[in-house]
Amino acid sequence: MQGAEPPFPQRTQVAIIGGGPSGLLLSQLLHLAGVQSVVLERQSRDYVLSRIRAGVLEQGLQALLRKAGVGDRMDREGLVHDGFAISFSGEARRVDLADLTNGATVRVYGQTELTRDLYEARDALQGAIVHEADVVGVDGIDSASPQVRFEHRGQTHHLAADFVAACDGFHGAGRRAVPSSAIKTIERVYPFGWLGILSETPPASDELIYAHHERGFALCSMRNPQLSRYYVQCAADEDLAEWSDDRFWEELKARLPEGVASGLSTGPSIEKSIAPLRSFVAEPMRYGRLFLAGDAAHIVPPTGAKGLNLAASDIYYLSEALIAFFSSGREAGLKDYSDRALRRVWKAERFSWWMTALLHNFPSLGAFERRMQTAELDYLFSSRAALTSRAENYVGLPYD
Ligand code: RFL
Ligand code: PHB
Repeated sequence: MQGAEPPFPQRTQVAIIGGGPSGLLLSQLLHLAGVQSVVLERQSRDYVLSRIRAGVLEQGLQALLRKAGVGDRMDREGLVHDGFAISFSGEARRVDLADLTNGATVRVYGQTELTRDLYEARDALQGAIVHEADVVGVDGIDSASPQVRFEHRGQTHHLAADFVAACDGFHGAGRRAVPSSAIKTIERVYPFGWLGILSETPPASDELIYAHHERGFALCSMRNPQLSRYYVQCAADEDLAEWSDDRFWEELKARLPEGVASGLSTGPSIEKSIAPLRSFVAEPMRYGRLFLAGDAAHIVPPTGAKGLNLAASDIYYLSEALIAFFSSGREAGLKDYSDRALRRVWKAERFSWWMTALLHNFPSLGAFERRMQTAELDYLFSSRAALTSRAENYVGLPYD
C-alpha cells in the first residue's frame, strides 16, 4: 500500500501534518500504544524518499527506532562510529567519542533509509497515510476539536482530531496556523550554504572528517562502504549549474589534508544539492491543541548533525505525553511538552552554532577572529576536558 485513497477518515485522535521522519515516527509510536492517527503528507512517497538529508543518529534516536519496531535494518546495516576527525592546519585530528564518553557511539544510517523503514512499518500495521495531501489550514486550534483542512487532487477535505501534531518541516502549514501574537521566532541565517553530493565511491576515510580550511569548510561523510556523502561550504546564492563534478572534487580536495585528498576516490555524483544554513527556534512549541515538532519548530545548521536527532527527542516527549493523555487522562505531559523539548533544543542549537562558528569561513571574519578559530581548535586537542564536553554533545545529550 502506498497511502490511503479517498474517502479519507474524517476524524482521528491525532492528526499528523507531515510524513517525514517526525510524523511517521510519531504515528508509529502512537499506534503501538493504541492511539489512532492519520498522517497527511503533501508529497508522494517517492518524492519524500528521494530527499538526501541526515546521516548521523544519536543513541536516543536509535533506541526510539527500536522501541517503534523499526530498528532491525539500522542495526544490521548502519555503521557504528566511535570517533570522527576534525582537520585544520593541514592535519586531521581524531575525536575519540567512545573513549571520551564512557563508550558512547553514533550510528551512520541515512535519513532516507530510516524513512523507508518507517513507511514499511506503517504499511505493515495499515497505518493511515494520505499522500499528496496539502494542508492549507488548521481551524479551531484553541477549541476541543481542531480541524485540519487539506487539498488532495483539487478537492478540499477536513480531518477533525483531538490534537494536531505539526511535523511538517520548516516551510509547513502548522506553525503558520498559530496566531503570530502567540509564538515568538528567533532566527539566524548564515551567509553561506552547503553544496552536497552523493557518489557511489568508497568513503575518504572510515570515519567522518570535518575540515576547517581557509577556502571554507568541508565534510567527508558516507552512507555505506560504497556510498559517500561530501559537502563543501559555498556562497548562500551559489548557482548549482556552475558546479560540475570535476569542480566539486577539486574544491573538496583543496580543503582536505594532503594525505586524505591524495587517496580520495572520485566518480560521478548521483545527487547534488545546496542547503542553506540557519538556526531557528519557535517558542512555545504548543498552542492550544496544536503541537509543533521537528523542523516545524526548529532548525539547526547541519554542522552538529543534530536536526533529525532533535526531531526524535521532540517525538519522544510528545508521544509520551499523548499516550499518557489517552490512556489515563493525564495532561501534565502535554502541559510540559514545550518546556521539556525546548530545553534540549536550545542545547543542540548551542552546540550546532559552536561547531558552525568554529569550522566555517565567515566572509566577515578578520585576521583576529580567524586566529581565534585555530587557537580554539588547538586548545580543543590539547585539553581532554574541552574535548570531552564536545564529544558529550556530539553523541547526544540525554532525553530528560
Ligand atoms: P521534514 O523531513 O522536513 O519533513 C516534513 C514533511 O512535511 C511535509 N509537509 C507537508 N505535508 C502536508 N501539508 C503541508 N502543508 C506540508 N508542508 C510540508 C513535507 O513534504 C515533509 O515530507 O521534517 P522532520 O520530519 O521534522 O525531520 C527533520 C529532518 O528532516 C531534519 O532535521 C534533518 O534532515 C537535518 N539534518 C541532519 N540531522 C541530523 O540529525 N543529522 C545529520 O547528519 C543531518 N544532516 C540535515 C543534514 C539536513 C540537511 N538539509 C538538506 C537541510 C544534512 C543536510 C544537508
Ligand atoms: C551527512 O552524512 O549527511 C552529514 C553528516 C554529519 C553532519 C551533517 C551531515 O554533521
